[in-house]
Amino acid sequence: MANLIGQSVKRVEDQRFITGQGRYTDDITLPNMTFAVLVRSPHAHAHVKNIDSSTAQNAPGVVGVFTGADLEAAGIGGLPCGWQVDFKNGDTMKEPPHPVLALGKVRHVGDPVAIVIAETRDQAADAAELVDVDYEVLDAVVNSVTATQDGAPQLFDDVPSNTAFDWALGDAEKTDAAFATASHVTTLEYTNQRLVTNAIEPRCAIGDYDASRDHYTLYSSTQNPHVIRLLMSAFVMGLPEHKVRVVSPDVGGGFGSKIFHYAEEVLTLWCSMQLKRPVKWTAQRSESFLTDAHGRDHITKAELALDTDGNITGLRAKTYANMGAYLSTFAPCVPTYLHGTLLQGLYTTPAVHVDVTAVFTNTTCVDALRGAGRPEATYLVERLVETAAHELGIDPAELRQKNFIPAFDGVEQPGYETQVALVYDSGDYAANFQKGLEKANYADLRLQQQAARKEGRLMGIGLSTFIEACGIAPSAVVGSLGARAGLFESAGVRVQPTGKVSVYTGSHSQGQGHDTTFAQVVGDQLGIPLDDVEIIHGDTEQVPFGMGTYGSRSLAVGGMAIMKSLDKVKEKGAKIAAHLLEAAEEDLDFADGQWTVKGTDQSIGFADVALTAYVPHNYPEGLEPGLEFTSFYDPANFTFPFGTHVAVVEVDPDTGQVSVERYVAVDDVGNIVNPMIVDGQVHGGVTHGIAQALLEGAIYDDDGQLLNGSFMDYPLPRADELPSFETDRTVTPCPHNALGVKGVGEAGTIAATPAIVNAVVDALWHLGVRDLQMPLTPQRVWQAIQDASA
Ligand code: MCN
Repeated sequence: MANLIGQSVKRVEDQRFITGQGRYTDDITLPNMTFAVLVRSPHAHAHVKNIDSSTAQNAPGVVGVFTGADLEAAGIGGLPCGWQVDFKNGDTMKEPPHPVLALGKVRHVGDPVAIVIAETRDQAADAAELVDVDYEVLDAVVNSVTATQDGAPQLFDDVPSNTAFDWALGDAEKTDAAFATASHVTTLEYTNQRLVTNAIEPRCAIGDYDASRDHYTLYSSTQNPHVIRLLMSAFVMGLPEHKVRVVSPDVGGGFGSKIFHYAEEVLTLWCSMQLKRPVKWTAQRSESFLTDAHGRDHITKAELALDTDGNITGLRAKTYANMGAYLSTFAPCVPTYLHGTLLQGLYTTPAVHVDVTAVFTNTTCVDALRGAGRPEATYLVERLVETAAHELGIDPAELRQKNFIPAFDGVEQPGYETQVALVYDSGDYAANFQKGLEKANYADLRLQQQAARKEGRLMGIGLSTFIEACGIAPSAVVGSLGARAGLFESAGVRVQPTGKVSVYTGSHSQGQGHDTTFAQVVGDQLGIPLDDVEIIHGDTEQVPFGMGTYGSRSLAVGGMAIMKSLDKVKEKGAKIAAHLLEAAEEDLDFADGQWTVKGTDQSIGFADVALTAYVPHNYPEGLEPGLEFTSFYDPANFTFPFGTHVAVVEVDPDTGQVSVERYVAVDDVGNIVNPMIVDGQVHGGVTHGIAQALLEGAIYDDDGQLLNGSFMDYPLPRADELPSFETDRTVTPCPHNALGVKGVGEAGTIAATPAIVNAVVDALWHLGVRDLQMPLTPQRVWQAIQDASA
């Protein structure tokens, strides 16, 4: 149906999910299946002196126990890193081996040491207790700054100062000069704390080797099946890729943590090959806490230079990025190309410089988590701007307005070239900000704040603007920056003889509603009902290739790959229609699923053309039968959504408890396919961002034990702690994709964290509180009030 784009169509996949009919990896039961449990290190840093698995081998139900030595003997390699960021001096990034099962040493609590496989999961768990591992415990280091200092425990013999790489971007000299002449400098030192991802569905993998065909199937709760197949077959197991199938059925949330290639994917498949039986592993929640890649964990010093008129003249930052014990699949690009490049924010800052040191510690690996680098960048910029405004006694809204990049559409006016390597596609930041202020009724909020203070109430208003880079691209550029993968997307569109359409996309939904929005794009373009479209994803044997879902890329990149195939369908369809209508192609119009000879009532429908393509009795000479195309789309640039978020909080002076009273989000994600889904994404994202500000944070002790590795100890936000979000939009289409769309999946997370912290600091500034470290627990906030009034 025409005009499906822009409609709030209800999610077609929700019937299945809400009625409990989703099919997740753990729902799969294969004949003769066995169950795996991993023996994991209880120590953060230790030599493994001996592993005695003889008792476990003979325990009831056990069919196999394997260790790192077995894998090494079989030639199984370590898990590869997919992005190389070299040292500033040109030295190659330190990428020590990341063994699938520990070899000689363990480097974080949860590092896998052995795998036990039995007839039932309980039997495997019981036998895993019987594997006797002799550890020589070593001192651990968990803090990324401490890890670089002399005398710190060394994780790897050949990685001095535990430093994986250092990296810088921007003009250091120009930036230092801006600071030398600044009339005001704002400085913040803080930790952007480590977060655990906590998708509802724990990770799961089933390896299924079929000896009769010498064929390997991995079922995995991954966000990107094709990339896992490539890494696992070519780089870890040395298997012919065409004999490996990766199937990722429904995925119950990923938020980044299921992008990466994990040990259990290799282990279940390899063990299945040894045992000639399927092997299933499903994470217990405590394993998810210890082994799903974590996010954030930056220790940062950030500075902003301003002149006497409140113009921002420079920004510089030094960050220590904690990588955890090994380099996870995309870890190096997160604190660098997804963080440093966003430090321009929405402002004209003429000099920006960022320096990053990436450090190994005895903690779980850190990689992309919703926003991935961009929340850290936005936090840095927006906390600085807000603090500078308070220090200078300028309204934070006014300071921002003074410094916005002027509007540009990327068509008439060129894209905006930043100081930190990006070219923003299009934006009208001031207009979006104005709408945000109006929606929040900002002027009135300030009056309410004055009144509240008179009553002894601590009301705070926090602003945050943000820009993010979605749909990382183009492949040639990211390749030159160290990506070891292309970042295009593919889509096959198969028009069936009856005119129904099957779409095979490399984007893989984990809850984002692709079955609905992609079908809307197809229905809109072909003029057919939504019900006539099926979206197929998550299976390397069905979908030609794909780069998966992350970086809010699926619509802007995956959707555009579909558009390319749809264009080819329409082009070929026009040839068939012209033949049937005995007209010239250029005399035809295509609208509402009909090709019509211009100026006549002669037309033919999409389904008739489809049927003719498969029953080509009356058919254009020389034209191939069939109506099916596969396309690959490599975008010209990122898309750059942006927005303005306003948080209103009240702080209880007696307890330090923060209550979020209002939350206004005015986002610009270009054109929109489904406003309801976009709102849902903003709601989920904002919740995630608020949770970082107020609640979440992985806490390690000095021995590298995760102290809050369970839902009893690690807080997540609940609906009754959040206000009803007030969302609105401006629309600045992306100039370089035909849909004009930008990404939305991470926007809320990026903006919300600084909005909340800014609001709480705003509530307490007049008491003398100047900064607060996240998460803003009642205890921390209460203590800050006490300290300020002492
Ligand atoms: N959309 C739209 N119009 C736009 C932009 C997007 O209608 N202008 C729609 C899309 O078609 C899609 C949804 O909004 O249905 C999100 O699209 P997009 O921004 O392209 O993001 P992705 O689909 O690539 O999703 C990835 C993004 C990321 S990076 C994380 S992390 C995240 C997120 O999505 N993880 C999620 N949202 C999540 N939502 C759920 N339920 N679960 C997760 O794990």
